[in-house]
Amino acid sequence: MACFVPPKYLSIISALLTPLALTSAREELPLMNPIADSVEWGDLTLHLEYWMTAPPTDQKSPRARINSMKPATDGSGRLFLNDLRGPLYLIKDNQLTTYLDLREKLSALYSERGLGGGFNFFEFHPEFETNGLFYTIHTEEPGVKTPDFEGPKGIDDTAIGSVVLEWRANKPMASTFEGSFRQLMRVHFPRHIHCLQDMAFNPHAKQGDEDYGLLYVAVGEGGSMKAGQAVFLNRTDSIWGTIIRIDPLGNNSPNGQYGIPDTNPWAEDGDDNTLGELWAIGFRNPHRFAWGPNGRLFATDIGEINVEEINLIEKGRNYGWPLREGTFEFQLDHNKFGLLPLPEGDEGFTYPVAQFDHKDANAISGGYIYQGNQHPLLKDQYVFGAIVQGHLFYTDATQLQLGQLGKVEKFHVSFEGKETTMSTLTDSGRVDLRLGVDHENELYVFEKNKGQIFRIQEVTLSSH
Ligand SMILES: [Ca+2]
Ligand SMILES: [Ca+2]
Repeated sequence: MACFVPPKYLSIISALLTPLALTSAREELPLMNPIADSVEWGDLTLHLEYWMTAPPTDQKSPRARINSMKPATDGSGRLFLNDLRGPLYLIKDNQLTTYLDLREKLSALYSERGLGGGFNFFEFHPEFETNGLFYTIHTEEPGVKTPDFEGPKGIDDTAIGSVVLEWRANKPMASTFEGSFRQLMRVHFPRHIHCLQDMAFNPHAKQGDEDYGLLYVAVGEGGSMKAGQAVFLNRTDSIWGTIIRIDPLGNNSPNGQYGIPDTNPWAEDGDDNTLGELWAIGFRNPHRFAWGPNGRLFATDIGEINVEEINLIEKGRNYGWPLREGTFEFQLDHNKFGLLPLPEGDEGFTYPVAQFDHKDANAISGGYIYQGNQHPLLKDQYVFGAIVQGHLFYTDATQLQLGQLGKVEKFHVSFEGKETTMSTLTDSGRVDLRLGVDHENELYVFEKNKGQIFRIQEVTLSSH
Protein backbone atom coordinates (compact mmCIF):
# COMPACT_ATOMS: atom_id res chain seq x y z
CA MET A 1 0.00 0.00 0.00
CA ALA A 2 1.42 3.34 -1.00
CA CYS A 3 2.00 6.03 1.59
CA PHE A 4 -0.54 8.75 1.14
CA VAL A 5 0.95 12.20 1.51
CA PRO A 6 -1.42 15.14 1.36
CA PRO A 7 -0.37 17.86 -1.07
CA LYS A 8 0.33 20.38 1.66
CA TYR A 9 2.83 17.96 3.12
CA LEU A 10 4.53 17.15 -0.15
CA SER A 11 5.69 20.71 -0.47
CA ILE A 12 7.17 20.49 2.99
CA ILE A 13 8.91 17.23 2.23
CA SER A 14 10.35 18.66 -0.94
CA ALA A 15 11.88 21.40 1.16
CA LEU A 16 13.81 18.82 3.19
CA LEU A 17 15.83 20.16 6.07
CA THR A 18 14.61 23.70 5.77
CA PRO A 19 13.13 25.02 9.02
CA LEU A 20 9.48 24.28 9.19
CA ALA A 21 6.81 26.82 8.67
CA LEU A 22 3.91 24.50 9.09
CA THR A 23 0.54 26.07 9.00
CA SER A 24 -2.74 24.39 8.47
CA ALA A 25 -4.43 25.11 5.18
CA ARG A 26 -7.59 25.46 7.20
CA GLU A 27 -8.37 28.62 9.08
CA GLU A 28 -10.92 27.17 11.48
CA LEU A 29 -10.36 27.38 15.21
CA PRO A 30 -9.48 24.11 16.90
CA LEU A 31 -12.27 22.11 18.47
CA MET A 32 -12.62 23.02 22.12
CA ASN A 33 -13.66 19.57 23.23
CA PRO A 34 -13.32 17.05 20.41
CA ILE A 35 -14.39 14.05 22.50
CA ALA A 36 -17.08 15.31 24.83
CA ASP A 37 -18.04 11.99 26.38
CA SER A 38 -16.16 10.39 29.24
CA VAL A 39 -15.54 6.67 29.47
CA GLU A 40 -18.52 5.23 31.34
CA TRP A 41 -18.50 2.74 34.15
CA GLY A 42 -19.01 -0.81 32.95
CA ASP A 43 -20.63 -3.70 34.81
CA LEU A 44 -17.40 -5.50 35.69
CA THR A 45 -15.55 -5.28 38.98
CA LEU A 46 -11.91 -6.30 39.25
CA HIS A 47 -11.16 -7.68 42.70
CA LEU A 48 -7.45 -7.17 43.23
CA GLU A 49 -5.18 -8.86 45.73
CA TYR A 50 -1.76 -7.71 46.79
CA TRP A 51 0.96 -9.91 45.35
CA MET A 52 4.40 -8.39 45.97
CA THR A 53 6.46 -5.23 45.81
CA ALA A 54 9.50 -4.96 43.57
CA PRO A 55 12.80 -4.13 45.33
CA PRO A 56 13.90 -0.49 45.46
CA THR A 57 16.53 0.52 42.91
CA ASP A 58 17.24 3.91 44.45
CA GLN A 59 17.19 5.47 47.89
CA LYS A 60 15.47 8.55 46.57
CA SER A 61 12.09 8.77 44.91
CA PRO A 62 10.98 7.07 42.81
CA ARG A 63 12.04 3.97 44.70
CA ALA A 64 11.55 1.72 41.67
CA ARG A 65 10.86 2.04 37.94
CA ILE A 66 9.32 -1.28 36.98
CA ASN A 67 7.92 -1.35 33.47
CA SER A 68 7.09 -4.71 31.93
CA MET A 69 6.22 -8.17 33.28
CA LYS A 70 5.81 -11.28 31.15
CA PRO A 71 6.65 -15.01 31.24
CA ALA A 72 9.55 -16.76 29.56
CA THR A 73 8.47 -18.69 26.46
CA ASP A 74 9.90 -21.93 27.86
CA GLY A 75 6.91 -23.38 29.69
CA SER A 76 8.76 -23.04 33.00
CA GLY A 77 6.20 -20.73 34.58
CA ARG A 78 8.96 -18.24 35.28
CA LEU A 79 7.94 -14.59 35.17
CA PHE A 80 10.32 -11.76 34.33
CA LEU A 81 10.06 -8.13 35.36
CA ASN A 82 12.33 -5.24 34.42
CA ASP A 83 13.27 -2.03 36.21
CA LEU A 84 14.37 0.85 33.99
CA ARG A 85 17.42 1.38 36.18
CA GLY A 86 18.84 -1.96 35.05
CA PRO A 87 17.61 -5.14 36.75
CA LEU A 88 15.74 -7.94 35.02
CA TYR A 89 14.06 -9.90 37.81
CA LEU A 90 12.99 -13.51 37.74
CA ILE A 91 9.88 -14.45 39.72
CA LYS A 92 9.30 -18.14 40.44
CA ASP A 93 7.05 -19.56 43.17
CA ASN A 94 6.42 -16.01 44.43
CA GLN A 95 10.16 -15.47 44.98
CA LEU A 96 11.86 -12.58 43.22
CA THR A 97 15.57 -12.77 42.35
CA THR A 98 17.79 -10.81 39.96
CA TYR A 99 18.33 -12.66 36.67
CA LEU A 100 20.48 -10.01 34.98
CA ASP A 101 21.43 -6.42 35.76
CA LEU A 102 22.10 -4.26 32.70
CA ARG A 103 24.07 -1.83 34.89
CA GLU A 104 26.74 -4.51 35.25
CA LYS A 105 26.92 -5.18 31.50
CA LEU A 106 26.40 -1.79 29.87
CA SER A 107 28.48 1.10 31.14
CA ALA A 108 26.59 3.47 28.82
CA LEU A 109 23.11 2.58 30.12
CA TYR A 110 21.37 5.89 30.63
CA SER A 111 18.30 5.96 32.83
CA GLU A 112 18.34 9.37 34.43
CA ARG A 113 16.48 11.77 32.20
CA GLY A 114 13.05 11.40 30.67
CA LEU A 115 10.11 9.30 31.75
CA GLY A 116 11.13 6.39 29.54
CA GLY A 117 14.92 6.31 29.78
CA GLY A 118 16.84 3.20 30.84
CA PHE A 119 16.20 -0.52 30.39
CA ASN A 120 12.81 -0.26 28.74
CA PHE A 121 11.63 -3.61 27.41
CA PHE A 122 12.51 -7.25 26.95
CA GLU A 123 11.11 -10.08 24.85
CA PHE A 124 11.93 -13.79 24.69
CA HIS A 125 12.53 -15.50 21.38
CA PRO A 126 9.87 -18.19 20.76
CA GLU A 127 12.65 -20.79 20.98
CA PHE A 128 14.29 -19.37 24.10
CA GLU A 129 14.06 -22.78 25.73
CA THR A 130 16.57 -24.20 23.25
CA ASN A 131 18.42 -21.20 21.79
CA GLY A 132 18.59 -19.04 24.94
CA LEU A 133 17.83 -15.85 22.99
CA PHE A 134 16.04 -12.82 24.29
CA TYR A 135 15.99 -9.15 23.34
CA THR A 136 16.18 -5.90 25.26
CA ILE A 137 15.73 -2.21 24.55
CA HIS A 138 17.61 0.41 26.51
CA THR A 139 18.74 4.01 26.12
CA GLU A 140 22.23 5.50 26.02
CA GLU A 141 23.55 8.99 25.60
CA PRO A 142 24.21 9.73 21.95
CA GLY A 143 27.78 9.88 20.78
CA VAL A 144 28.71 6.57 22.43
CA LYS A 145 28.46 4.71 19.13
CA THR A 146 27.40 5.43 15.58
CA PRO A 147 23.67 4.94 15.10
CA ASP A 148 22.05 2.90 12.37
CA PHE A 149 19.30 5.50 12.22
CA GLU A 150 20.22 9.04 13.14
CA GLY A 151 18.50 12.34 13.11
CA PRO A 152 18.43 14.31 9.90
CA LYS A 153 21.76 15.64 8.75
CA GLY A 154 22.20 19.25 9.70
CA ILE A 155 19.98 19.03 12.76
CA ASP A 156 22.36 18.58 15.61
CA ASP A 157 20.22 18.12 18.66
CA THR A 158 20.12 14.36 19.03
CA ALA A 159 19.35 13.77 22.68
CA ILE A 160 19.33 10.04 23.16
CA GLY A 161 20.18 6.73 21.56
CA SER A 162 17.84 3.75 21.82
CA VAL A 163 19.36 0.31 21.36
CA VAL A 164 18.08 -3.21 20.59
CA LEU A 165 20.32 -5.97 21.97
CA GLU A 166 20.19 -9.72 21.54
CA TRP A 167 21.23 -11.79 24.56
CA ARG A 168 22.18 -15.46 24.40
CA ALA A 169 21.91 -17.38 27.66
CA ASN A 170 24.33 -20.31 27.83
CA LYS A 171 21.83 -22.19 29.97
CA PRO A 172 18.30 -21.00 29.23
CA MET A 173 16.82 -22.65 32.32
CA ALA A 174 19.42 -21.19 34.72
CA SER A 175 18.17 -18.75 37.33
CA THR A 176 20.87 -16.16 36.61
CA PHE A 177 22.09 -15.03 33.21
CA GLU A 178 25.41 -16.20 31.90
CA GLY A 179 26.16 -15.65 28.26
CA SER A 180 26.82 -13.03 25.64
CA PHE A 181 25.07 -10.18 23.87
CA ARG A 182 25.29 -8.24 20.64
CA GLN A 183 23.74 -5.08 19.22
CA LEU A 184 21.09 -5.36 16.54
CA MET A 185 20.17 -1.74 16.04
CA ARG A 186 20.74 1.77 17.39
CA VAL A 187 18.34 4.64 16.71
CA HIS A 188 18.91 8.26 17.68
CA PHE A 189 16.08 10.58 18.73
CA PRO A 190 15.88 14.35 19.22
CA ARG A 191 14.31 14.28 22.72
CA HIS A 192 14.38 12.05 25.81
CA ILE A 193 10.85 10.85 25.13
CA HIS A 194 8.95 8.42 22.88
CA CYS A 195 12.01 6.37 21.84
CA LEU A 196 12.01 2.64 21.04
CA GLN A 197 9.06 1.19 22.89
CA ASP A 198 7.48 -2.23 23.15
CA MET A 199 8.68 -5.21 21.13
CA ALA A 200 7.00 -8.51 20.49
CA PHE A 201 7.06 -11.74 18.56
CA ASN A 202 3.71 -12.97 17.31
CA PRO A 203 2.85 -15.64 19.92
CA HIS A 204 0.28 -17.16 17.56
CA ALA A 205 2.74 -17.77 14.70
CA LYS A 206 3.91 -21.36 14.36
CA GLN A 207 7.17 -22.57 12.88
CA GLY A 208 6.87 -22.27 9.12
CA ASP A 209 4.37 -19.38 9.29
CA GLU A 210 5.46 -16.23 7.50
CA ASP A 211 5.35 -14.21 10.73
CA TYR A 212 7.22 -16.74 12.87
CA GLY A 213 10.33 -15.46 14.65
CA LEU A 214 9.95 -11.90 13.38
CA LEU A 215 10.35 -9.16 15.95
CA TYR A 216 8.00 -6.18 15.92
CA VAL A 217 9.43 -3.02 17.51
CA ALA A 218 7.38 0.08 18.21
CA VAL A 219 9.35 3.22 17.37
CA GLY A 220 8.22 6.49 18.91
CA GLU A 221 8.67 9.85 17.25
CA GLY A 222 11.31 10.82 19.79
CA GLY A 223 9.73 14.15 20.57
CA SER A 224 10.50 15.25 17.02
CA MET A 225 7.18 17.02 16.52
CA LYS A 226 7.86 19.37 19.43
CA ALA A 227 11.50 19.63 18.40
CA GLY A 228 10.32 21.23 15.16
CA GLN A 229 11.06 18.12 13.11
CA ALA A 230 7.55 16.97 12.30
CA VAL A 231 8.57 16.95 8.67
CA PHE A 232 10.50 13.74 9.35
CA LEU A 233 7.37 11.95 10.49
CA ASN A 234 4.70 10.14 8.52
CA ARG A 235 7.17 9.04 5.91
CA THR A 236 8.37 5.73 4.56
CA ASP A 237 12.01 6.86 4.54
CA SER A 238 12.15 7.69 8.27
CA ILE A 239 12.10 5.23 11.16
CA TRP A 240 10.65 7.75 13.62
CA GLY A 241 7.03 7.15 14.58
CA THR A 242 6.67 3.70 13.03
CA ILE A 243 6.29 0.03 13.78
CA ILE A 244 9.08 -2.06 12.31
CA ARG A 245 9.36 -5.81 11.75
CA ILE A 246 12.79 -7.44 11.62
CA ASP A 247 14.29 -10.92 11.61
CA PRO A 248 16.78 -10.96 14.48
CA LEU A 249 18.39 -14.14 13.11
CA GLY A 250 18.84 -12.73 9.61
CA ASN A 251 21.63 -10.53 8.27
CA ASN A 252 20.48 -8.70 5.12
CA SER A 253 20.07 -5.32 6.86
CA PRO A 254 22.49 -2.50 6.00
CA ASN A 255 24.48 -3.17 9.19
CA GLY A 256 24.34 -6.94 8.72
CA GLN A 257 23.09 -7.50 12.27
CA TYR A 258 19.48 -8.45 11.55
CA GLY A 259 17.31 -9.44 8.64
CA ILE A 260 14.65 -7.54 6.71
CA PRO A 261 11.81 -9.86 5.65
CA ASP A 262 11.11 -9.49 1.94
CA THR A 263 7.40 -9.60 2.76
CA ASN A 264 7.64 -6.25 4.58
CA PRO A 265 5.66 -3.59 2.69
CA TRP A 266 8.58 -1.39 1.66
CA ALA A 267 11.30 -4.05 1.46
CA GLU A 268 10.81 -5.05 -2.15
CA ASP A 269 9.17 -1.91 -3.55
CA GLY A 270 12.14 -1.11 -5.79
CA ASP A 271 12.78 2.13 -3.89
CA ASP A 272 16.06 2.33 -2.00
CA ASN A 273 14.85 5.33 -0.02
CA THR A 274 11.93 3.61 1.65
CA LEU A 275 12.93 1.58 4.68
CA GLY A 276 12.47 -2.15 4.39
CA GLU A 277 12.20 -2.45 8.17
CA LEU A 278 8.89 -0.55 8.30
CA TRP A 279 5.64 -2.43 8.86
CA ALA A 280 3.33 0.56 9.46
CA ILE A 281 3.81 4.31 9.89
CA GLY A 282 2.16 7.35 11.50
CA PHE A 283 2.63 6.93 15.27
CA ARG A 284 3.49 9.35 18.03
CA ASN A 285 4.21 7.08 20.99
CA PRO A 286 3.20 3.50 20.21
CA HIS A 287 3.87 2.44 23.76
CA ARG A 288 2.52 -1.10 23.90
CA PHE A 289 1.53 -4.03 21.72
CA ALA A 290 -1.23 -6.54 22.43
CA TRP A 291 -2.04 -9.69 20.46
CA GLY A 292 -5.56 -10.81 19.83
CA PRO A 293 -6.36 -14.51 20.07
CA ASN A 294 -6.28 -14.95 16.29
CA GLY A 295 -2.95 -13.20 15.83
CA ARG A 296 -4.33 -9.70 15.33
CA LEU A 297 -1.81 -7.10 16.49
CA PHE A 298 -3.00 -4.05 18.41
CA ALA A 299 -0.87 -1.06 19.41
CA THR A 300 -1.72 1.84 21.67
CA ASP A 301 -0.73 5.34 20.65
CA ILE A 302 -0.40 8.03 23.30
CA GLY A 303 -1.77 11.32 22.03
CA GLU A 304 -0.45 14.87 22.11
CA ILE A 305 -3.57 16.89 22.82
CA ASN A 306 -6.86 15.11 23.25
CA VAL A 307 -6.94 11.55 22.05
CA GLU A 308 -5.66 8.19 23.33
CA GLU A 309 -5.79 5.42 20.74
CA ILE A 310 -5.98 1.67 20.31
CA ASN A 311 -5.00 0.70 16.78
CA LEU A 312 -5.40 -2.54 14.87
CA ILE A 313 -2.10 -2.85 13.04
CA GLU A 314 -2.04 -4.04 9.46
CA LYS A 315 0.84 -4.16 7.03
CA GLY A 316 1.66 -0.96 5.18
CA ARG A 317 -0.95 1.30 6.75
CA ASN A 318 -0.53 4.92 7.81
CA TYR A 319 -1.96 5.62 11.29
CA GLY A 320 -1.90 9.37 10.91
CA TRP A 321 0.48 11.14 13.30
CA PRO A 322 1.31 14.04 13.08
CA LEU A 323 -1.38 14.81 10.51
CA ARG A 324 -4.07 13.03 12.47
CA GLU A 325 -4.76 12.46 16.16
CA GLY A 326 -7.53 9.94 16.68
CA THR A 327 -10.32 10.61 14.22
CA PHE A 328 -9.36 14.28 13.88
CA GLU A 329 -7.04 16.38 11.79
CA PHE A 330 -4.08 17.52 13.82
CA GLN A 331 -3.39 21.18 13.20
CA LEU A 332 0.36 21.57 12.93
CA ASP A 333 1.28 25.11 13.65
CA HIS A 334 4.42 26.76 14.94
CA ASN A 335 2.88 28.08 18.08
CA LYS A 336 -0.30 26.20 18.70
CA PHE A 337 -1.65 22.77 18.12
CA GLY A 338 -5.27 21.84 17.84
CA LEU A 339 -7.68 19.30 16.48
CA LEU A 340 -10.11 19.88 13.63
CA PRO A 341 -12.83 17.67 12.19
CA LEU A 342 -11.55 15.48 9.36
CA PRO A 343 -11.40 17.34 6.06
CA GLU A 344 -13.73 16.51 3.23
CA GLY A 345 -12.50 13.76 0.97
CA ASP A 346 -10.19 12.46 3.68
CA GLU A 347 -8.32 9.33 2.62
CA GLY A 348 -5.06 7.52 3.12
CA PHE A 349 -5.13 7.21 6.90
CA THR A 350 -6.11 4.37 9.17
CA TYR A 351 -7.98 5.44 12.28
CA PRO A 352 -8.10 3.86 15.74
CA VAL A 353 -10.46 1.01 16.55
CA ALA A 354 -11.05 2.59 19.96
CA GLN A 355 -10.26 6.03 21.30
CA PHE A 356 -11.02 8.21 24.30
CA ASP A 357 -10.15 11.57 25.73
CA HIS A 358 -7.16 12.69 27.79
CA LYS A 359 -9.49 13.54 30.64
CA ASP A 360 -9.88 9.78 31.18
CA ALA A 361 -6.17 9.04 30.78
CA ASN A 362 -3.22 11.39 30.44
CA ALA A 363 -1.63 8.46 28.67
CA ILE A 364 -3.08 5.09 27.70
CA SER A 365 -1.27 2.21 29.42
CA GLY A 366 -1.54 -0.75 27.08
CA GLY A 367 -2.44 -4.11 28.51
CA TYR A 368 -3.48 -7.53 27.32
CA ILE A 369 -6.36 -9.25 25.62
CA TYR A 370 -7.39 -11.70 28.31
CA GLN A 371 -6.87 -15.33 27.34
CA GLY A 372 -6.69 -16.86 30.81
CA ASN A 373 -9.09 -19.40 32.29
CA GLN A 374 -9.72 -18.10 35.79
CA HIS A 375 -12.02 -15.22 34.85
CA PRO A 376 -14.50 -16.12 32.10
CA LEU A 377 -16.05 -12.63 32.30
CA LEU A 378 -12.78 -11.22 30.97
CA LYS A 379 -12.52 -13.58 28.00
CA ASP A 380 -11.29 -11.67 24.92
CA GLN A 381 -11.55 -8.34 26.74
CA TYR A 382 -8.68 -5.97 26.04
CA VAL A 383 -7.75 -4.83 29.56
CA PHE A 384 -5.71 -1.64 29.78
CA GLY A 385 -5.34 1.46 31.91
CA ALA A 386 -4.78 5.14 32.47
CA ILE A 387 -1.41 6.57 33.44
CA VAL A 388 -1.92 9.31 36.04
CA GLN A 389 -5.61 8.63 36.78
CA GLY A 390 -5.03 4.93 37.45
CA HIS A 391 -8.34 3.85 35.89
CA LEU A 392 -8.62 0.37 34.44
CA PHE A 393 -10.56 -0.03 31.20
CA TYR A 394 -11.83 -2.76 28.93
CA THR A 395 -13.15 -3.21 25.45
CA ASP A 396 -14.25 -6.39 23.71
CA ALA A 397 -11.37 -7.17 21.35
CA THR A 398 -13.52 -9.44 19.18
CA GLN A 399 -15.61 -6.37 18.29
CA LEU A 400 -12.69 -4.15 17.31
CA GLN A 401 -12.70 -3.56 13.54
CA LEU A 402 -11.02 -1.05 11.27
CA GLY A 403 -13.42 1.72 10.34
CA GLN A 404 -15.33 1.50 13.62
CA LEU A 405 -14.80 2.82 17.13
CA GLY A 406 -15.26 0.17 19.81
CA LYS A 407 -16.88 0.90 23.14
CA VAL A 408 -14.49 1.42 26.06
CA GLU A 409 -15.75 0.92 29.61
CA LYS A 410 -14.25 1.48 33.03
CA PHE A 411 -13.82 -1.30 35.62
CA HIS A 412 -14.87 -0.91 39.18
CA VAL A 413 -11.91 -1.85 41.37
CA SER A 414 -12.26 -3.67 44.67
CA PHE A 415 -9.69 -4.59 47.33
CA GLU A 416 -10.43 -6.64 50.44
CA GLY A 417 -14.13 -6.38 49.74
CA LYS A 418 -14.27 -2.60 49.36
CA GLU A 419 -14.56 -0.54 46.22
CA THR A 420 -11.41 1.51 45.79
CA THR A 421 -9.11 3.07 43.18
CA MET A 422 -5.56 2.36 42.07
CA SER A 423 -4.69 5.82 43.30
CA THR A 424 -5.78 4.87 46.82
CA LEU A 425 -4.26 1.40 46.64
CA THR A 426 -0.86 2.68 45.61
CA ASP A 427 -1.08 5.94 47.56
CA SER A 428 -0.22 7.83 44.38
CA GLY A 429 -1.63 11.08 43.09
CA ARG A 430 -0.02 10.18 39.80
CA VAL A 431 -0.51 6.49 39.13
CA ASP A 432 2.08 5.27 36.65
CA LEU A 433 -0.02 2.21 35.95
CA ARG A 434 1.26 -0.89 34.15
CA LEU A 435 -0.17 -4.30 33.38
CA GLY A 436 1.62 -7.62 33.29
CA VAL A 437 0.78 -11.19 32.29
CA ASP A 438 1.94 -14.64 33.39
CA HIS A 439 2.36 -18.01 31.63
CA GLU A 440 -1.31 -18.86 32.26
CA ASN A 441 -2.36 -15.53 30.72
CA GLU A 442 -3.52 -14.19 34.07
CA LEU A 443 -3.19 -10.44 34.52
CA TYR A 444 -1.41 -8.25 37.03
CA VAL A 445 -1.62 -4.54 37.69
CA PHE A 446 1.32 -2.60 39.06
CA GLU A 447 2.59 0.89 39.76
CA LYS A 448 5.90 1.70 38.13
CA ASN A 449 7.36 3.98 40.78
CA LYS A 450 6.00 2.47 43.98
CA GLY A 451 6.58 -1.05 42.73
CA GLN A 452 3.47 -2.68 44.21
CA ILE A 453 2.11 -5.53 42.11
CA PHE A 454 -1.51 -6.68 42.38
CA ARG A 455 -3.11 -9.78 40.92
CA ILE A 456 -6.66 -10.10 39.66
CA GLN A 457 -8.28 -12.35 42.24
CA GLU A 458 -11.84 -12.37 40.98
CA VAL A 459 -14.03 -10.65 38.43
CA THR A 460 -17.70 -10.08 39.13
CA LEU A 461 -20.66 -8.54 37.35
CA SER A 462 -21.71 -5.60 39.46
CA SER A 463 -25.14 -4.14 40.04
CA HIS A 464 -24.26 -0.49 40.45
CA1 LIG B 1 12.38 0.04 -0.02
CA1 LIG C 1 -3.44 7.59 14.93
